[in-house]
Amino acid sequence: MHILKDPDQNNYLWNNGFIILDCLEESEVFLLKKLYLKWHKDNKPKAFYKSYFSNNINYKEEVEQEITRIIQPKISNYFLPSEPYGGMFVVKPKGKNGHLPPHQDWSFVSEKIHWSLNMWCPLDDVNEQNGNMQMLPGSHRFMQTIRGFNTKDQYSRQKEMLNNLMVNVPMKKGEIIFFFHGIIHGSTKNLNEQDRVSIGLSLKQKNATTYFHYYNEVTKDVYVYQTQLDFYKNFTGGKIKSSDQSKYIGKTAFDFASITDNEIKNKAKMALDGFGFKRF
Ligand SMILES: O=C(O)CCC(=O)C(=O)O
Repeated sequence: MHILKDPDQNNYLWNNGFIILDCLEESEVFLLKKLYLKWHKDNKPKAFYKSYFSNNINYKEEVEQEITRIIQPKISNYFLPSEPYGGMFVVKPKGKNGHLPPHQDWSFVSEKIHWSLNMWCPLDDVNEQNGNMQMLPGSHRFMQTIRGFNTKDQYSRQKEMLNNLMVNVPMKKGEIIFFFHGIIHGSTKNLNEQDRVSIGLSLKQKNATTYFHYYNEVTKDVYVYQTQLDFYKNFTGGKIKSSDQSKYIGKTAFDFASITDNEIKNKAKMALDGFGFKRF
């Protein structure tokens, strides 16, 4: 699949599932920090927080627009035609319990035929002590899954094993990492006093249809909605309102086989053997 213009970068992303590309200017980091303080001066998150959790649509829109304005030109430099969505602050306050266990993000597109990525950029240097990202290289290719609201985590039984396989990704402030929504990733605890503030943005292949998946525990079916990109900003959990941003298109059975411990170990070993850190 061609995602990045440069073939070496494209191979690196495709093999490992993530890539660090580019860096914000000092002045851009400054502007984003200022915007964070504008909305969070007296309103600091007490637990892991994404601006999409908020019900304040004006706040979410301003943050999304500013992040997109700053990041879009960088995306256009490297990527084949794509569309951004879901710009937000992602904050990790100090906390002994703040380790974000290995997980996959929602699936937004039909991943067999289209691609979608998450972008993440810290506004201060991050390392193992204050909530750096952790990745399991190659894990976006371990197995096909559908992921959305309330859907079963295919790796729920293997969290401890995954924890031991994760690779830390320390980053300088302003560095930008892109990773597949399907890669297994997480982040370390923040043991510093200062909140760790970063930005996130998603992007998907241009013209790829987007979806939202909702697992119904009673019928054991996944309800599938075709979405417009603004849907995600307006959805804050619970029931889906029928709106012009999402159209119910049917149910799909959730019948993926679980992956065994040995399969994970073998796949992870192969991916980690071929992995080397590289910054482009
Ligand atoms: O910000 C973090 O610590 C982790 C973010 C993350 O895992 C995500 O956005 O899916």
